Amino acid sequence: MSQKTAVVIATFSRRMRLQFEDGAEVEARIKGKKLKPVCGDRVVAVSIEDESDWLITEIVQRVNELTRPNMRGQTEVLAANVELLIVVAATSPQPDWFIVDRYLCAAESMHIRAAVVFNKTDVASKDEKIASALHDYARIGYPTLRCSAKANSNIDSIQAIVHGNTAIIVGQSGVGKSSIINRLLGGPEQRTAEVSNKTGEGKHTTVNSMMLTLPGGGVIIDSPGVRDYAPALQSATQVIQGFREIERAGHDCRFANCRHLREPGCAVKLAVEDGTISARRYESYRRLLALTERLDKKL
Ligand SMILES: Nc1nc2c(ncn2[C@@H]2O[C@H](COP(=O)(O)OP(=O)(O)O)[C@@H](O)[C@H]2O)c(=O)[nH]1
Ligand SMILES: [Mg+2]
Ligand SMILES: [Zn+2]
Repeated sequence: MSQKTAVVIATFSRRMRLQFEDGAEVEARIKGKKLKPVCGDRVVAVSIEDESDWLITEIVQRVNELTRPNMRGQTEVLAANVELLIVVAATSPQPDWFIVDRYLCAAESMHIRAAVVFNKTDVASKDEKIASALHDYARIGYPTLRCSAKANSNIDSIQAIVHGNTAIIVGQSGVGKSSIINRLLGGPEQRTAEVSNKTGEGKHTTVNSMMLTLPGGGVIIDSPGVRDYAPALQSATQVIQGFREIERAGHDCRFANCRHLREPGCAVKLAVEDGTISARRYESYRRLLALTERLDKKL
């Protein structure tokens, strides 16, 4: 029996694909019901005599987790040890900027970098809100770019952002996440399909998520089996810290515990009124704060 550490690079419910430091890949199952490894986890695994499968016995302590509520309203971990969050929106499906804001909020509470990518620029759009939303993100310091996976345009800018990092790509389904990854992999369109066929062959066909190594440097996690969702936030404090421009402006509020709603001497409200803070972002903040506080009351 030998024991090694590895990274989880694909999950299919309770079965996993692992990659060792030397690049070799094996399949593994998990010891016990309590252990719940996810993509990006570093794990300890042991080989089993007369079996090709390895056994995951331990998860190395996570640096961070990206979580989401599942169908039963419980918190589920989507990926671990992520260094960069790439949020994708597109001309279609119609952008839901509240979802983008919630992802950015999650990135702030994970203390990781985030970028906003607007895909399908090959499709003409009359939506004036798009330019304004992208401008909102750019001016508060998120790298923001437009691209077209279809036309293979500006994909190199995404590669430059991912370079040397473990990134996860998120956003509404259909925005083109897998297509962007295809381009980053440098191959023809069917590249992602090949990968998911290879890892999903035989007895396990639903890939929850997978981590792909990019020829241009870095790795990226795709979650093809995950439906539309926005991350769960635990507390009002997390929401306030999740909107970096609101957090920053809040230092000048009269009250240290100002929630930037109706308090006198609120610097955030002033900044919204004079346009320094985007009214749309502020609305997202209020919506998310209300959602979280409803949750707080239930606890
Ligand atoms: N016009 C256009 N269509 C795209 C582009 N990128 C992806 N699509 C299409 O959008 C649909 C969803 O793409 P997919 O990559 O599966 O999205 P995902 O659900 O976010 O992974 C597919 O029909 C793609 O061909 C793009 O840049 N332009
Ligand atoms: Mg996909
Ligand atoms: Zn305030």
